[in-house]
Amino acid sequence: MAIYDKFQDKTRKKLAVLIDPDKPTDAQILSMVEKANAADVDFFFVGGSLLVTDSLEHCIKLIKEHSQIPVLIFPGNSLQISKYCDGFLLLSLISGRNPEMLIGRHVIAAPYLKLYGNEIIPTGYMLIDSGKATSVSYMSDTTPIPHDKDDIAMCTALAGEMLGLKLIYLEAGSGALMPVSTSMISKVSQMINIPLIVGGGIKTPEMAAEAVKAGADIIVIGTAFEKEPELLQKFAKTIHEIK
Ligand code: 1GP
Repeated sequence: MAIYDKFQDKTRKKLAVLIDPDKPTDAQILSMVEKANAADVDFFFVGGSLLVTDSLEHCIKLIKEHSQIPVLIFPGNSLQISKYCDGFLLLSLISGRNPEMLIGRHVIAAPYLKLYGNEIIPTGYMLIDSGKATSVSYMSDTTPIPHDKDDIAMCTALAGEMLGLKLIYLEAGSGALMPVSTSMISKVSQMINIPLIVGGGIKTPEMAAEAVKAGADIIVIGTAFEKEPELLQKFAKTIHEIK
């Protein structure tokens, strides 16, 4: 099944685990993969706002050697490209007004992506204010949508869908103090027909459940999994049980 078909499958709410390839050792990656396999996680996202080691491809290969779960690159910049991934979230940062993040970097990456033949998933990436400055905001030189401005988020997502983007990703930023509000998730999900990813600051299975019940189709967990890997099973079970 193409990865995008999996994203669209309405019969199951999904969990993606984010791995920042810079941080873990090989042994830690393998332990994370083992836990993700056991928990029946739906996707691995690999990437980071700023990578300081040459670890991306190694991490992807390691995951793929030990798991059938699709691995997608969630790129922080146009250097984060690899022929070894299963899919690539081609992010257009539609909450911002930085042309480099809307189209500039994509022009540089496009010929390599074509060469590598990755499945490309055009994604409207929306940064939502989470109470503190985030790496994404600083690195992308964009202003997030204010936390309580649901209407702006709704109209931005709708415009993204009308432009032909295939996913919307509501992002509070890794380690966010507060996640995207359920009210914003609900309004955005009602406005669009394409799948909705929500991530950033989701610390407990209960918070994940609230986001899914509000309308998220896919939940991304990074920091919580790094801090408490044993929680993954509960995250997955909670999300998968919601109809
Ligand atoms: C960040 O949405 C992801 O891009 C995950 O965030 O690390 O806070 O789970 P956390």
